Formats: sequence, structure tokens, C-alpha cells
Amino acid sequence: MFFHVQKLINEIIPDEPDPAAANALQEGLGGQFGEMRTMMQYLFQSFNFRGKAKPYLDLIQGVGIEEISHVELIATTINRLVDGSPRYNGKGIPGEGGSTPLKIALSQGNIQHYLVGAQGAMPVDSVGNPWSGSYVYNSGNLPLDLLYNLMLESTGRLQKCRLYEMTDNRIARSTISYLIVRDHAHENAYAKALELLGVNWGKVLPIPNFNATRYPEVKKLMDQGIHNQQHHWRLDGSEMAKIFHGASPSGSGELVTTPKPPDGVPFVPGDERPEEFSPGLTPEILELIDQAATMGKM
Ligand code: MN3
Repeated sequence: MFFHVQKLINEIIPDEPDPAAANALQEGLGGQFGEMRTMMQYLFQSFNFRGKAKPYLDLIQGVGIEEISHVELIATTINRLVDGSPRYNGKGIPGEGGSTPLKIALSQGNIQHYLVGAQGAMPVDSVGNPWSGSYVYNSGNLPLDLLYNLMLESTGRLQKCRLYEMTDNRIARSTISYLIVRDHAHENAYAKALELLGVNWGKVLPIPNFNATRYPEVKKLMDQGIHNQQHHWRLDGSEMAKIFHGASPSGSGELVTTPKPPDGVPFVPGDERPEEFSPGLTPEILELIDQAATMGKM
């Protein structure tokens, strides 16, 4: 059972739209090593968990629940990057006199962001392949699952560092930097879990083998210790801290399981886009919505 707070897990810094960057970020959402995979992989591993290793279940499930918020964060970031990029901004009637308010779709990013969606994120990768359930690895063997999870986080972080080097748009970078740091935390979590199972992973797999503090936005978050923190999201108590504590396996300091989730920032729905017929509410429909909202107050 899950509860929900209508907030984003981290702040998205405003900047100009950038549809090419939005399309690059689709890899981090719906790609083979993207947030949809981490979310589904850890949730399926926790749904199918067997036996008595409860702290391991709590760790995998806690990270999986955080990943739901990462899917939400990167999808919202893609929205902000693509939304308003045609610069139509409600001037006149869309298409009036044969004008082409969506012309940008023919030359920038992913045409489907304008043609199939209404300037919003899609569950696809950066070349448009739909997200696939076959990306999910859940062998049922705990050490193997943990090893794959570590590989998944490491590859995710690698790709996000490449994304960082592709764009300096602040909308994109605020989320890319946050996800680089959280991937590092999750690498620490799975590496620590393997370490406690007797795997000297640092010798077997020298990952992470690069220091992301050369990226200023990442350094700022690491200075706050966000790469060494993990929250469990549980209202009924969690045994995650039995694993996520002590020295970080990547030598990044002390691991801390926090008693309280991050504060988050308010979620604001996007503006209306008449050139996309979105949300397409006529005055008559709006009146019905107003009526429903008023009734709800009774
Ligand atoms: Mn993630």
C-alpha cells in the first residue's frame, strides 16, 4: 500500500525551454538504465522477495519507492524543457491564416513530443523506443539481484554524467545533478548490502571510479551529504538502517538512514496549450468542473 504527497522530491530550477535537451533526458526516464527501470526492477524484486532477510527487503523496497519520485521528477523536468518551446504562448488562434505554431516539431528533439503528446514527457527512450518490462532483472537470487542493481545504478550515473556534459540548461541540470547524487547513494546502498554478504566488491568492481564533484551543481548537493543518505518511506518502521549505516563503500563518508523523508517542493501543473488542444476544455466543460469543485467544498 502506498500513500502520496503532491510534491516533487527536488526543486527544478527555471530556465528557457530546450526540446533537444528534453529528448536527451528521455533516456534517463524510459531508457534501459532509466528511472522507470530502477522503479520497476526494485519494486518487482520486493514484491517477489522470499525468506527472512528483512533488512534486505526493506532496503530494496525503500529505494524502489524513492524511484517513483525520480520518475515523477524527470518526467516533470522533460515537461518543463519541452513546454512552450514553440514560442506560441497563446498569441491569436492557433493555425489562423495557415500559420504553423508547431513548426519547431519538424526540426528539434522528438516530433512525438508535439505530435503524439501535448508538449510533455513520454515513456520512451531518447530515440523513441517504448520502455520495456524486459529491462527488469529479478532472478530471485538475492546476491545476483543486488549485483545487477549496483550495475544499474552505476550505468545510470554514468549516463547522467554524459547528459550533464551535453547541456547547461538549468532546468535539465538541476535534475541531472540531483539524480547523479542519488544514484551515488544507491550505489552505496547496494555495495554495502553486498559487502555485508561477504563480497569485497571494491576489489571485484571498482565502481564508482570517478569523482563527480567536478560538476559544480553536483558538488553543492554532495557537500550537503545527499549521496550518503537514504530514506525508507515507511510509516510502520523499516530495518533498512541495519544495512545502510557505517562507512560508505565508495569512501564517501558515513552512511545515514534518515528518520524523515526530504521536504520536497510544491508540484504545479503546466499551463494550457491551445496549439495542442490541451487540455481542450470548452467554456461548457469548465462550468461543469467549477460546479464539481464547488460541490466538493460542501
Ligand atoms: Mn533513481
